[in-house]
Amino acid sequence: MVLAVIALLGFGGANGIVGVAYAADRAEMAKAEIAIKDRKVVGSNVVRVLEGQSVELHWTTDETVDLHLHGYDIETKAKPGAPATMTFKAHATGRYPVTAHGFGDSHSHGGSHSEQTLFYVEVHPK
Ligand SMILES: [Cu+2]
Repeated sequence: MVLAVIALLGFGGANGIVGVAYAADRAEMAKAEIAIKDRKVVGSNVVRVLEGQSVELHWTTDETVDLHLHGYDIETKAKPGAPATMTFKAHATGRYPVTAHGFGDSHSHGGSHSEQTLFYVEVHPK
């Protein structure tokens, strides 16, 4: 049963559509290339990985954004021309949202900022 999925950046379209490819289910690494455009993820907004895999999420964006992977609690900032990477071991199963804590350079920290869900990481049991 193949459960592991790797999202790969597709170069087939002129606008860089993100596609999804499937990895062998014993692969130790799961990598996803995720592109944010106009404050949304281009293409599939979910990546499925297997418990125990090392996961690398590479983020490119057309606007500065603070990203937060809930559950694993990883935060990073991606900027145009300066992609960000989230790396973690998928030790806990479940469905974890990645939210944007703010777009642009000038959003204020603290207080009540709005969170927007961009993406989901699904960690499936082995
Ligand atoms: Cu958050």
